[in-house]
Amino acid sequence: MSKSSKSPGKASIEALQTSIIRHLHTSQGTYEEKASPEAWWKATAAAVNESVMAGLTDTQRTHSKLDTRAVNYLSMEFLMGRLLSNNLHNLGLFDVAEKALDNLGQNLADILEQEPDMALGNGGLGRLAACFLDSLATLNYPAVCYGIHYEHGLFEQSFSKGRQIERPDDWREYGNPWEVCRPESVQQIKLYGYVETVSQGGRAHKIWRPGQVVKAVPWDIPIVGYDGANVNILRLWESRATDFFDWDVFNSGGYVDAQAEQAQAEAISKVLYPNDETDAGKELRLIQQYFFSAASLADIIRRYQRAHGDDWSRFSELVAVQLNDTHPAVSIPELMRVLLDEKGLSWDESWAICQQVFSYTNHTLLPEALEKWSLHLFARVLPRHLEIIFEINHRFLSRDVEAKWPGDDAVKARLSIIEESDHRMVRMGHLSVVGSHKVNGVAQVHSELVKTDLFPEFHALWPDKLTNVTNGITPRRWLKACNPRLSALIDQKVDADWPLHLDKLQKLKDFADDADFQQAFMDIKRQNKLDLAAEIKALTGVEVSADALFDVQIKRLHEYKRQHLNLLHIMALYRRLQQDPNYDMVPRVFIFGAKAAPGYRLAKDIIYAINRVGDRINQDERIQGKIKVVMLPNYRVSLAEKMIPAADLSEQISTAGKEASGTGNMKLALNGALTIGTLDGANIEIAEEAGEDNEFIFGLTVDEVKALNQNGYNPYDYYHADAELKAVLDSLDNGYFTPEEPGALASIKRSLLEGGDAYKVLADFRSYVDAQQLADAKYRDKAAWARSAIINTATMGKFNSDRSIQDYVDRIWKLTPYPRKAK
Ligand code: 26W
Repeated sequence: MSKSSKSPGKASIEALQTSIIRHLHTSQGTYEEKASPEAWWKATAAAVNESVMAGLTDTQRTHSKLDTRAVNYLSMEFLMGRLLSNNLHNLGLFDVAEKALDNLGQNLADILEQEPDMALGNGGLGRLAACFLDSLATLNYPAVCYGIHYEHGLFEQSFSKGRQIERPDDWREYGNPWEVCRPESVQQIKLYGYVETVSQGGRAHKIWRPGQVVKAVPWDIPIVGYDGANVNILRLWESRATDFFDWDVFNSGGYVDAQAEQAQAEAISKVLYPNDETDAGKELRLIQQYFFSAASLADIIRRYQRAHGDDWSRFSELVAVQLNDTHPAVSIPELMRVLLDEKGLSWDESWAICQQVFSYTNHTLLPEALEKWSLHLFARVLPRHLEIIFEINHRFLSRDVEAKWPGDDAVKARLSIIEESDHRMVRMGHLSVVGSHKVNGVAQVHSELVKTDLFPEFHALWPDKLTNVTNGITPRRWLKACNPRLSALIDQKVDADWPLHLDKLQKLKDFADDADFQQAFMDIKRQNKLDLAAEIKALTGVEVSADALFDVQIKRLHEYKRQHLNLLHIMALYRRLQQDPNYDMVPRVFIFGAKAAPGYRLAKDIIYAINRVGDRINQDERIQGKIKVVMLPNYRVSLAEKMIPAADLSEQISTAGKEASGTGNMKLALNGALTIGTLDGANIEIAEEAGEDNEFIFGLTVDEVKALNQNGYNPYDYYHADAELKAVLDSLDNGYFTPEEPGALASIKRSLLEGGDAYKVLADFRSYVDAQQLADAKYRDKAAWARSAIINTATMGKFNSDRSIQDYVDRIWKLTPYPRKAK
């Protein structure tokens, strides 16, 4: 039995109550009658932190004493969301806190709303890292996660007349109660400069003379595992100017220059790049990557040397480093540099260590997202690393590749870490594959495509290197905490430890045809929809009915994710209603949440189009409220937690072959939404688990998309062949939805016709509309819908991130679990 499922004891309520008041008085310096909601939040967080820190101390002492093998998870992004509710749930204190605060005349739900989201990530990759943190701690695996302590996380989004406006996110403006600064573990990070070669005992020795040194200051955030498990560390690096570097300039009257240099050093961790595609060419981005990679490795090495000094023979036995995409790939030449130049190991010793230590996860096949850095830039910022990369590449091509494909220069050019073009580039994906012992994709179909399309020759060279680890999500946050009503219902039918053993939800299948259970399940969905309806009203002013079908698409805005396909379907329905106000359809609320990268023009136009079409439809009384369209501003983790429990239908409609996995699809299905989706990413595995009868699968498959590309795809064929599609597309550039600015939505139509429709929106349109029709028909049959919804919840056990982590452990990291009090 998990603690939280017992009703809380009086003693623990009183203890927490006393602690909250003590913190209100002694840390917040205020008192009950005067305290602001924010002060209550901080006092509650401080009280909870007493348990968190005790767990942290136990765990870290155990891991250090036992000198355990650990994984070091390097990621540029951690999309943590809020921590108070999560920590309460994982400590089994949620109900305790609710009662304690109630006794104090406070409402826990309101207090939770005070916490700003920790949005140090863009989307799927960052949120995956956050779910993995939860699972690593829960499963008692020794792990340290490293990232950047951005002053500003992902921008805050609002709409002005339907257009996206960005403002800086200021999550730490009024302090963050969860983090602890560790000045004793500061690192110095070198940048720029040149490399000197000196002869040492007949051997050429390289010395990097940096042009700048910055300080990396670590902030630790304790990560609490579920139900008394370990508390691991998320260590985020903040950049500061070094204490000494500017004094000469300063003293010789260079006050302004010294300040400028300080600002430059602090710029490194100032802001998260808001792109989930590419920032190639941006010097600051490369510096961010190196800054956190070098600081993390120095930290790992310091920990190792504390126990083992200069004996490097056990390093790869105790240290695993996971690269979350290629963003930390510069870690590979950095570890080489430290071992060769600073620790005096030979090339072969150093390289053997690297290949045993590193492994790399690929999260995307989109060509524009595969990182490349210009040689010029690399040479200027990291001159020694470029030399090392050349040497790695030379040895790789002349030994491994030459042995397998003797004399084949074409294959060498394709496999080379350096792309030879007019503008020579360093291919970070190639570097990551060469420097790692395992490379994984994030869903079955994606991992196959990594083998066949992205890295076929690497796969031929090293058949055991490329592998799959299907993504997962933590059921603690994405069911237990965000959907308390459904969790309570599940508790009645399934062992209370289901948040640890999500396969146990299979038992719910026994009740899928039980009318009472169906009723209870759908009543909860309706309650959640009422809550979301209130949120929608508060955020947008639009009134929606909880009796309508809630159709939800939440994810970053991207052409490949095809929010515009969803929009075309909405426009088609609207047109039918205009032609016949009695057109028979189940009333629907189309709900979107999406941020567009600030520089991605078409993505922003799609947001504008959704908002403008929505305005028009929402105000049209002739259609009797059969359609409502809302785009909720500032989509983020805490908003997702409100939307997901209320969804009936989950839109997962990417072009087949483009979405590496998707993880929102898992969260929505777990909360009883039916998927309308393509056979792409994890949708395929979700359909395998839930059964295609319980979903609406449509569209081209990966192979069909490929065939279409080979045979020549012409979007005009679909435009001319389908009158409804043509009419809908034409209404995008005839000023129908934006009479004051007739061409305002034309870019979307243009991209789909003249632009060639790279993402096959027109090819999939009809099949999508047909699938939507099936969803409409099924929703009318309440029992059939409820049955499928229950089966979706029941069959998502595979997508527990604990299973993903166990896969990494078994196949890549080879860790042993150590409970926090292990001896
Ligand atoms: C700026 C460069 C850049 C390039 C790519 C930044 C971020 C990326 C990521 C690959 C974007 C991302 O979040 N990818 C998503 O990763 C999820 C977790 O594996 C998958 O579920 C999504 O399908 C994938 O799009």
